[in-house]
Amino acid sequence: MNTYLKLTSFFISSFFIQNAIADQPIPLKDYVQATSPDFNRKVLINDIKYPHAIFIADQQLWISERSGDISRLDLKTNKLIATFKIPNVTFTEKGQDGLLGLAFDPKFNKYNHRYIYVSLSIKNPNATDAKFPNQTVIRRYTYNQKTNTLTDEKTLIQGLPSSQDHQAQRLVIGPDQKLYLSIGDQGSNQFSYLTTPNLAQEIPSKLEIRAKNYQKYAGKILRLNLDGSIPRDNPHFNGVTSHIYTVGHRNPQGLSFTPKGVLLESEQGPNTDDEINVIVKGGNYGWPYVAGYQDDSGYAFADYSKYKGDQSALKDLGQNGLRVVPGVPVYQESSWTINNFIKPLKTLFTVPNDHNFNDTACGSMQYICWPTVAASSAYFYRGGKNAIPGWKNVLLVPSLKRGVVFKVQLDDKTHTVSKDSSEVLFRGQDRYRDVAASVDGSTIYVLTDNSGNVQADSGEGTSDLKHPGAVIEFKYAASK
Ligand SMILES: [Ca+2]
Ligand SMILES: [Ca+2]
Repeated sequence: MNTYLKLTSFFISSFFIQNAIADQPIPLKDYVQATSPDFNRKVLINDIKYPHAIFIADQQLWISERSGDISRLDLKTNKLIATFKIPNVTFTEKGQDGLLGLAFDPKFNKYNHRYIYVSLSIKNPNATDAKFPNQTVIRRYTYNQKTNTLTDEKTLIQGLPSSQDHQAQRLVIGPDQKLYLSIGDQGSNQFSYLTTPNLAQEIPSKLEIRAKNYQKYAGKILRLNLDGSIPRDNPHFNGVTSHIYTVGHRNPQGLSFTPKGVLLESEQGPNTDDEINVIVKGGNYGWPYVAGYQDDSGYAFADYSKYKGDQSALKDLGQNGLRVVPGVPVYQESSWTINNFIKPLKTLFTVPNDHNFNDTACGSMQYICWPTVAASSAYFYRGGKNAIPGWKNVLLVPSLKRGVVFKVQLDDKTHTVSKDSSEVLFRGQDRYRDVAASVDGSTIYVLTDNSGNVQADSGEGTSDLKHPGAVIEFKYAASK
């Protein structure tokens, strides 16, 4: 499946560009401009078919694929070692479903606590809607190092929402020994789910929770006990305690705890307003009524599910709700009132209402030019004995569209972002899917998509990826 390939190490330049005004789009020239030769780049492996996530555990780099394959790279020899196959995974070639969440027991490196938690889509035998034939489940496996196997499969929860779009599903374990799982809005209100109602603000009733009907968990971040049950101290929404920790999310693909226990999140916005958030118990993050800040700037919620005409002929005009087919109800952000709205720490990016969403610089792939980055993960950099100088309170956010990793600078309390913190690193003509740092802090590993579109240095959208399905190492040049 994976071809081991070692390429000559070559020197690259890193990009320390600062955005003059926070949250406003970064000009193309700033992405492609190189200034500081701080990192050596080396492609460790390539041709991973359905790459999704990377993790460092047990002195190995674990690589998960949507198909259910989990492989490991020995970082001393750069050789791939035995592959696991998670059974019964359903996934679509071009969709966003499959094996997604993967989390390690915090005591994984101690022999008696070798649990691995995964979230994935499987068939739903009780499905009633042909558009949604699958369900998401969370399972736990035990990793047996001696036999190189995953054993003792245990399903912790089933019947979670599943579609081919906006699955999110980042799975992390908090310092409180709880599982946190982000669930996207299932792509409701766009593309093939254009007229499907968006459930990101819908709260399940007591009866639904009792019946284990979890369909309204779409567009939420969940918090679960390690056995899948509902923690007693979870927040109430409309008087109901469920697995729901926060509501109002679109496609939250990144979740990462800081050492102080702050949960950071990255989330893909619509044509604008990808977000960096601090996740706060009981918070409402606004979607779909608000994208980014509640500022009536560059976005309005067009609810296609409420269109009274012929829904099969309905089109999204690609104008972020600012212009729609007559008859589609549109809600300005300021018209939405709720008292637990949490604004983002930062957006990537916010634009005024007269923004041109039909920029011809991207050729036929105009969405590549929209003011978003397609944030695909989030990773809080923890340093180490060879930490990169000056890297403190840094959140790394890879981008699928721009071929960069954003280095977001947070303050000591992780509650604000510095105004000029849009530094971009590791520019390449690739879709950056996930990111992780070595234990000593000297090296950043980046996982790339096998296929898809990205912005070329010319500005145009292209499907010509330079390192498809690769793990690329970026080693800080001054480190040993
Ligand atoms: Ca939000
Ligand atoms: Ca807004």
